[in-house]
Amino acid sequence: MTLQTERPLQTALGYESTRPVAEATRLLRGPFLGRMEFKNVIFASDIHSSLSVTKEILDRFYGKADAIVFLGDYVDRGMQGVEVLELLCSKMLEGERGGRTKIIMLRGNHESEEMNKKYGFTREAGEKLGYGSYGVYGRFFSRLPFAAVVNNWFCVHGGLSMGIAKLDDISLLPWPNVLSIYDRGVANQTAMQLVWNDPTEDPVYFGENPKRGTGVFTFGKTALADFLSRNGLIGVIRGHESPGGIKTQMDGRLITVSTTWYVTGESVSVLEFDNGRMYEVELCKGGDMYEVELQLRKNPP
Ligand SMILES: [Mn+2]
Repeated sequence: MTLQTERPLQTALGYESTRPVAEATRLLRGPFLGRMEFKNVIFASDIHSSLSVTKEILDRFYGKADAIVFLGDYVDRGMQGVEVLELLCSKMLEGERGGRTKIIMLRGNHESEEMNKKYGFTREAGEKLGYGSYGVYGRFFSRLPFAAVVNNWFCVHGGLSMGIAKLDDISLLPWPNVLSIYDRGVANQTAMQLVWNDPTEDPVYFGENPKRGTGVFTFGKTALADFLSRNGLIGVIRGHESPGGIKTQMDGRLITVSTTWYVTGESVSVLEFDNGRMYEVELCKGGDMYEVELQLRKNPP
């Protein structure tokens, strides 16, 4: 008799499940996606291996939206990271075959082998597909872009980095890029901050971030204002936080999106831009869905 102390992993998948990820890797071209404009665009972040959330986002928005931007943290903490990546990459490829993909995937701090070893994805992929399979995911993660500018909003997983003054600086980061807490090199540290840093209400420019650890920083309102004006941007859209829902800070110029189930009891939302207006759209929780228009400054000076 085998004692099971944890939920067993599904083992019916074949190595075929890695194919869309391997093929989507070829579509990734560099660390910065550049500027783009969409009439209707959805932002989601921190899926953390939830296949039901991923499916709901695609079911509800894929047809209608011009693009769905995922702000990183696809795997770890849950049991279906393999399926989430297979689905998102399949959709990305489907769009590419049709002329233009609607799926934009940015990199989170969990798209790293060090995090996956600690938080579950290495084991999940190994048990489902064999331990040789991780290389396919590692290659994909190392090539995911760090940032994009959508409708003049800077989109990134963590936030501003002390090493990035101009958008062009992101294009100069090493690529492919294996993020590592053990690599103390400046380029790696600059990239790490993009996926790890957090905003703060404290009166600092960049400050210590003891909650996250050494090499990770907070950025304040003045650092944000300087970065936005230097680059002609409206604001920042980021993820990297566990309480569900949409949070706005810094006079509406910083929006945190959290689309994760792994903290129970919190709402789970995506952010929708539709014809110049912004909405928080709550995903299905016990069958209820509703939309709340955000009170955001429409024309920042
Ligand atoms: Mn994160």
